[in-house]
Amino acid sequence: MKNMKTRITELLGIEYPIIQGGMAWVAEHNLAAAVSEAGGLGLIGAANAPAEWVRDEIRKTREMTDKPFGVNIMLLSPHAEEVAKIVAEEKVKVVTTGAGNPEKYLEMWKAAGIKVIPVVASTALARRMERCGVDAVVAEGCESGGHIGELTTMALVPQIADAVEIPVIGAGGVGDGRGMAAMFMLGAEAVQIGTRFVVSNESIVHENYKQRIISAKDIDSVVTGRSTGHPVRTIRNKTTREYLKLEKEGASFEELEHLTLGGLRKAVVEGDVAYGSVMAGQIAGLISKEQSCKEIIEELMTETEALFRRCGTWVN
Ligand code: TUI
Repeated sequence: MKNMKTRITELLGIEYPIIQGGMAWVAEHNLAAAVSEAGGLGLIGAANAPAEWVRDEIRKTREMTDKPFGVNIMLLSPHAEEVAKIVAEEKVKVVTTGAGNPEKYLEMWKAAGIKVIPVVASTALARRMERCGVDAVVAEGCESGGHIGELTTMALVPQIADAVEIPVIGAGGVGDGRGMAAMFMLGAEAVQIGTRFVVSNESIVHENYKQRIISAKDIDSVVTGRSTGHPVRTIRNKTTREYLKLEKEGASFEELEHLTLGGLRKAVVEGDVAYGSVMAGQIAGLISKEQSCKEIIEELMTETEALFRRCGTWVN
């Protein structure tokens, strides 16, 4: 694909309208730099990491690429405040946020010249963010892996596209060109992709984690934590079964927390996919092989272009 300029590619100075998700433990400098080098927007996922780790990752990414990249700040993190300051100090080009409302940091980030793109799961937050002067929003449906909202991507993206004037990035359930083309049809001007990049050559996740995604069937993901107000989508395993059983029995927040504490690290770093937390989106069942980030992005663009051409033949 030669050219697919949107307000998002122009805003971020990237070649293709593809943004990598800011996945906890996964989105570190190797992945972020590879996605940015391939013409998308790579992200470092700050998740629950200390601010100094984030600074270090920013510097390592800068050593690997001259292209734009960003940092995703998970607002529930105990280090969110400090990370928010560090991205401003480091003058990171783009910040995305997740799991909350980033309002209190906007002034500081805009003063540092940062493009700010909150992830939202409702039209109310999208509108509010637009009023606060953010540059774009990611509309993330509950097909996504990790912490999710209520609405599906299919319902959320067009409603947010109608609710705001700023550009919308669609996320949740996109794994190939069909998903990407569909997102554009729904009103998005770029896509955010997570799960497929987890299974890239440059992703540092344990081989067991990659294989678990590759072997996943359509119905293999489940949502735990609905009762605690922090729903999280992962691949079904021994821990999710136990968690859902405890949830049904009315277990306390502390009891449930204890079960999953450190679970993502266990899966990503140690490869314990039986007991760890294997966060992945519903599209895992579609992902069948490991490829480089460049191959993934090129394939997405080729497939999307072919679909757009076919749309042209339908109406002529
Ligand atoms: O944040 C994510 N995905 C994540 S964060 C994460 S780490 C974590 N692990 C366990 C528990 C909690 C977090 C793993 N995956 N995606 C972005 C996202 N943001 N999805 C949904 C939302 C969201 C939901 C409600 C954003 C804002 C919001 O509104 C809050 C408000 O104050 O209005």
